[in-house]
Amino acid sequence: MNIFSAIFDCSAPDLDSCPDESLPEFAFIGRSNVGKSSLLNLLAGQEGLARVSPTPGFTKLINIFTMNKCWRLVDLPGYGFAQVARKDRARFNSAVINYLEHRTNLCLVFALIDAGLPPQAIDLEFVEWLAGKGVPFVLVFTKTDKVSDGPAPANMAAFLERIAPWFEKPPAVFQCSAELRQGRQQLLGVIEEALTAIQAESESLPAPEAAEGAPAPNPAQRVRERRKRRPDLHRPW
Ligand SMILES: Nc1nc2c(ncn2[C@@H]2O[C@H](COP(=O)(O)OP(=O)(O)OP(=O)(O)O)[C@@H](O)[C@H]2O)c(=O)[nH]1
Ligand SMILES: [Mg+2]
Repeated sequence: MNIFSAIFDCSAPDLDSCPDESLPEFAFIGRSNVGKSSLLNLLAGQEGLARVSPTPGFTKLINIFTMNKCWRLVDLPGYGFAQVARKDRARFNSAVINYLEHRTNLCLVFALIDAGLPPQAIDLEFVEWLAGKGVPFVLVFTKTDKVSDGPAPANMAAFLERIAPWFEKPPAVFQCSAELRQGRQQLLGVIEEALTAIQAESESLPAPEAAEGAPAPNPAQRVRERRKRRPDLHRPW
């Protein structure tokens, strides 16, 4: 897929402040510093679109970008870091949790894991939460350039082994390096496939009964609603 347009939409402090749900969304989540903003820039093909920093906890708002004028990338604040006393800090940002659970046009989440680290408790906890909530996601191991000859394969295998009991069918797994610009076409391919599948699935559904005065739900919303009602239906993970 070609990206011919990548535009910053807005920064939202919470779900209620996010823009209307008219376009399908794809969101990046993972521990602070795992490389979410860098991966967004890689997919967009635009350095500096989302701000990158070596300081963990840099992205503090839900940052939304419109791609090719018809779908969105969403850079979420990372988990596992907060500048508040340890005993007070929520493990996961409530705005992020709300967004992931309730955003009806959210199509797919890219859950990022640092390939250079053995399985981390907080990542495992987060993936278990995604699985339990039925949020559609794929795993992306990041920063593979740092560990190409090192422990990455063992780390990735160990992570997949730990999460296996939570799934009948394990999530799809990808690798990327923003540094080496690797993984871009595969991940854009995932988005393109999801967009095509949603369009096709939506067209196969009976026409929605729009409430008086309310806008008709878009394809992404219709498909997500149906999957919520019928958890036995096929999901992309
Ligand atoms: N070597 C290497 N460094 C990377 C890669 N991706 C990101 N980084 C570096 O990792 C640091 C964090 O990157 P970000 O993209 O800001 O990470 P983030 O997940 O958005 O971080 P928060 O916004 O703090 O949650 C920066 O110094 C990046 O340059 C990569 O693929 N390889
Ligand atoms: Mg960031």
